[in-house]
Amino acid sequence: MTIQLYTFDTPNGRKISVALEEMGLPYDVHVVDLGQGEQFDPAFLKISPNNKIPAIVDTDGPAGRPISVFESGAILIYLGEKTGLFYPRETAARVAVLEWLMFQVGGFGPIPGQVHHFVAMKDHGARHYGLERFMAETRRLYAVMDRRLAEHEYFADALSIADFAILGWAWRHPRHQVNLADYPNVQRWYRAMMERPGVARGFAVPMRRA
Ligand SMILES: N[C@@H](CCC(=O)N[C@@H](CS)C(=O)NCC(=O)O)C(=O)O
Repeated sequence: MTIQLYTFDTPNGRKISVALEEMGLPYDVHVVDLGQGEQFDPAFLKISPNNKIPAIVDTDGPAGRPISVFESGAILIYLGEKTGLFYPRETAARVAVLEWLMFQVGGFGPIPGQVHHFVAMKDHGARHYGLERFMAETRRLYAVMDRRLAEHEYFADALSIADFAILGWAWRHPRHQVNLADYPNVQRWYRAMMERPGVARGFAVPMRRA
């Protein structure tokens, strides 16, 4: 059955299309235009009560019943459990995936997202403090990732949903003004990820209305 993906062309949206493509799951894209305030549409709030993309509806959910899922981390875990792909069953391997998935959802997303906000501020005086604070923290997070990837090919023991989650935000490195050459292990991982055909399809699928 085809999964219904409610999304927009953002890092959090892209990580789910990348995961769906890599898992080979068929899906339909429903654009939720954040610029038009469509995330506040009552019909969308029924599946995503925090008025944020992404969200999915799987008509073929557990016991064959439909299920909706919001929060990108929950969606990735759901899809990993549904397919048995990119989300290991064995506890130690699963813990490593969960650690790096939570690292992304709790840090490497909200923090560079603040850089995107302050970079766009017109009032340069007002933006100075926020930009400095969140750029420093963003760079610290890249350094954490770089150290991890110095000793691992992927964030966990093997390619996992954590890589898809982190990739969504690393994709926006020009916008949060990070030069990947400063983080050579992240750069190596990023290039390898972007060369995957499933990843390329996940970034190419249209998520804006023409
Ligand atoms: N913790 C959420 C964050 C999702 C999120 O921030 N989505 C943004 C776009 S990237 C959004 O929908 N913003 C609309 C709004 O806040 O009104 C997740 O990981 O799914």
